[in-house]
Amino acid sequence: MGSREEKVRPIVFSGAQPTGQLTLGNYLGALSHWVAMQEDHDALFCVVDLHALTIRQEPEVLREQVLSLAALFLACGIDPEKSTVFVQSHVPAHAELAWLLSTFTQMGELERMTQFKDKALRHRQNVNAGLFTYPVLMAADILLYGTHRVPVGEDQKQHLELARDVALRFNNLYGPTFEIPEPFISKGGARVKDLQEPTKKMSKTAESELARVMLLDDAQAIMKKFKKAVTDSLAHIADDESGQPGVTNLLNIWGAATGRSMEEALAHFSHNQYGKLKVETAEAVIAILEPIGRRYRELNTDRSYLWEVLQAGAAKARERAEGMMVRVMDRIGLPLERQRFRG
Ligand code: ATP
Ligand code: LTN
Repeated sequence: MGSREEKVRPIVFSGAQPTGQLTLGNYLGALSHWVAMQEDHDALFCVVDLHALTIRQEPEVLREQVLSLAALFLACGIDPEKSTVFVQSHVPAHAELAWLLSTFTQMGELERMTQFKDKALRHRQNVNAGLFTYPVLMAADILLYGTHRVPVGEDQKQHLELARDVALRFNNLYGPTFEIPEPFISKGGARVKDLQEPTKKMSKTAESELARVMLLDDAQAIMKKFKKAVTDSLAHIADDESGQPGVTNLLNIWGAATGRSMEEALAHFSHNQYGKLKVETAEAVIAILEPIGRRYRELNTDRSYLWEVLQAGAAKARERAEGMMVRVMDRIGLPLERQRFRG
């Protein structure tokens, strides 16, 4: 009888790009919430390899990183028995729906995207059309599955709003088709900052190694990075993002890593020196990342198991995506071929 409840579990979808290893920011902003949400959601988690192509990739490296990112998802606690884990390029409907949705997206909307503006500046020699239409592919990822909630870091909020706008526009023209997705952006870890330049987000691609903590860093490296984290000379612990961004970032990371609020972090550290804040933050992060590293090293060597998980995930995702494609094509007026239209 409990099965009726299961059927109405809200749908959650999220993805990460196989562009190098994940950072602590990816974990606290996104993956830690995926793990929690799979317990009471119908969850799909995707290695978005097509998105990664907007920046030039080495074929051998990309192939390897897709698999190792999937291993890292599992090492973080994504359970393939509970969640559908798959690779974006294994489900052709993502690219197909992205084309259809691009005809419902205005140039002006895409021109406003801050990630496009940033990345276009950083990769001046390759400002390709895919980089520009990147958010449309992301909208397709989400809308294909009738997604209710999308757990992401703060930096993806604008892309989520675009996905909502495109879905609403389509629904207004053709009748209710897409679910309107809600962003799920946590309070604590949604904006982990660079340890060397704490006004910028912690990024996989930051120049300085000291700037980012990678999920697979060992305890020694993590301690070193936090000890060298940039703070200020005010010698006073406060939550003041504009005045003391480095200190605020450490408080935020400690809170997210220990499941405590900013108020609790302040109460815990307010009479202490920066040294203690740095060391305790490093210790809290090490406690989370050590077991992840251990599981990753086991999983990443078992490639046949990983492929099994990804193949089963792709089969499930393809089946679900197909239902939405048929509905969308029919609404738009694209003639449905009998083989495709099984319903
Ligand atoms: P890059 O840093 O190279 O631009 P990325 O890490 O943002 O890439 P993804 O791997 O696709 O790209 O990100 C996966 C998830 O991690 C997204 O939900 C993103 O919002 C989140 N995320 C990324 N960086 C941070 C951060 N510093 N703080 C919180 N969440 C983050
Ligand atoms: N754009 C995201 C990655 C991403 C994503 C998605 C996240 C692609 N498709 C769908 C959530 C839902 C990024 O750059 N971090």
